[in-house]
Amino acid sequence: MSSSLSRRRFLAGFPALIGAGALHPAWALGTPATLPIPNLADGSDGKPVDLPIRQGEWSFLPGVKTPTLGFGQDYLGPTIRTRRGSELSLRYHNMSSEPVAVHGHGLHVPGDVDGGPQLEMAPGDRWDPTLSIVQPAATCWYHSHTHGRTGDQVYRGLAGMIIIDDEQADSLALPHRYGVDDLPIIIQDRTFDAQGRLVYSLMDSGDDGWFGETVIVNGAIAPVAKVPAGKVRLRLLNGANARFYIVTFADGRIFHKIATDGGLLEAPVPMTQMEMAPGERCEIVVDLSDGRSAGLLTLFEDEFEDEEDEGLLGGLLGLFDRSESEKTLPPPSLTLEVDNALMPHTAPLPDRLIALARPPESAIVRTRDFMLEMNHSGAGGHGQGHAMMDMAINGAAMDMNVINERIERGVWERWRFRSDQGEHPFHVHGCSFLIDKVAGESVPADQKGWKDMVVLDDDGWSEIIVRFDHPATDRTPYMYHCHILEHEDRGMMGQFTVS
Ligand SMILES: [Cu+2]
Repeated sequence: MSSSLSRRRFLAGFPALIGAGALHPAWALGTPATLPIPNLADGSDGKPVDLPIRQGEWSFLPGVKTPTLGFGQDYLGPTIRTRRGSELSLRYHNMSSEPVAVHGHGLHVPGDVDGGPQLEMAPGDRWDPTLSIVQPAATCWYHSHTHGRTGDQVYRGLAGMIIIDDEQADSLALPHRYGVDDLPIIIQDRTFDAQGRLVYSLMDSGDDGWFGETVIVNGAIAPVAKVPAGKVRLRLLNGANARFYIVTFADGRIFHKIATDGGLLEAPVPMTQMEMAPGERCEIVVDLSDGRSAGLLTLFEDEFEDEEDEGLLGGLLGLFDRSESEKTLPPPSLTLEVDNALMPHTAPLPDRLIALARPPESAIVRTRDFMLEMNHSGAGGHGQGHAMMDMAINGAAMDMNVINERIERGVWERWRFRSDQGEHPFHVHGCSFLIDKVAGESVPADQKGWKDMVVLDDDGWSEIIVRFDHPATDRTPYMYHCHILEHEDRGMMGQFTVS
């Protein structure tokens, strides 16, 4: 790539891993926590899933209660399980003291049940959407999408995982025992004050968005999960507000990526390290049949220098070079510890997972361009009751009263994205799409699946091909937005209809 800005984000990186490596908090040196596994809420038989939104108290730090938010629990929510061809009935009840909207991220459902900011629940309100699940097996999630408050509410805990099953995925020899060899892994980062309270401020978030100092996995700091001595599937969700992670194992072992945001890849892709943008999901299978523990590292992408001027994503191999001895590895964010009492999944990974049909070029009927703008002054800087609306797309900051694009249903389009500064993870509601280009570069094998997140930068166009199969009206439009939640809350979002 031509520009040295291609990989570097908005701030200059720390030298190597010093920042992450220096973080050895006292509480991480005691008995490690057990990985919390969110309760499974099975909605595949049409039985309603209750999701009361409420305040809670969660112990991130031993002996310290931190005020939080959750869905029927103190922090995060249950893992909702559903199935292609079933009706998923959700029962939200906002028992908190603030307005909340909840979006089903990655779901192919109409705008009126998508949970955008138009569908805000006031304190005391209920919302009972029924979602027809028509899409293939995938790992999705649900999270706060409240106008101007998404970053704050997700940070305090309003997020959870959704697992969609289907017959195709069932027929494959993949680990699928929830909480045993098929683990939900929600990666976030948080900063705590001296009293153990969460520290967050949209107003004080810099250009990068809000970075927490400490990585948490399912709400725990450096937990341990007991797993069988076989293949283990991790459903990784980067649920951080703003942080890009490089995910790798401490011993450099190979893992296989089997799924992107919208479902299975055509074939497993062997990897040793992988970048995950905020909002992204990656399913991986790691083999622990050697009986050794495996430490999952979540390195902070922003702490790497752009030494090699490598291409986005495609240049990731080599970004983290283990041979450089001065780099100190940070402690694992999660340790997988073999328990021989558990029955292992030993079947070989399938060579092929799914068949992926791409439309012919002639089926793509129009192109839309989206320019993400970091320093947007046109909107006056204030909007709709909150202070900062200084980021924009195509010259306009998010306005609840403006429909930015009108899309025809069932038609393929090419969407092109670029920014005037830095890297951004972009999300489009109501669909999965295929990536054609990442910042002007070709798409790496592990991104050639159904996606609802694409990373873009200021160096070249990122391109997707996309089709919308469900309606979204003026009353309940879909959103597209940056998934750095502070950018979203500061206006880097737009609304569109499908009809
Ligand atoms: Cu952004």
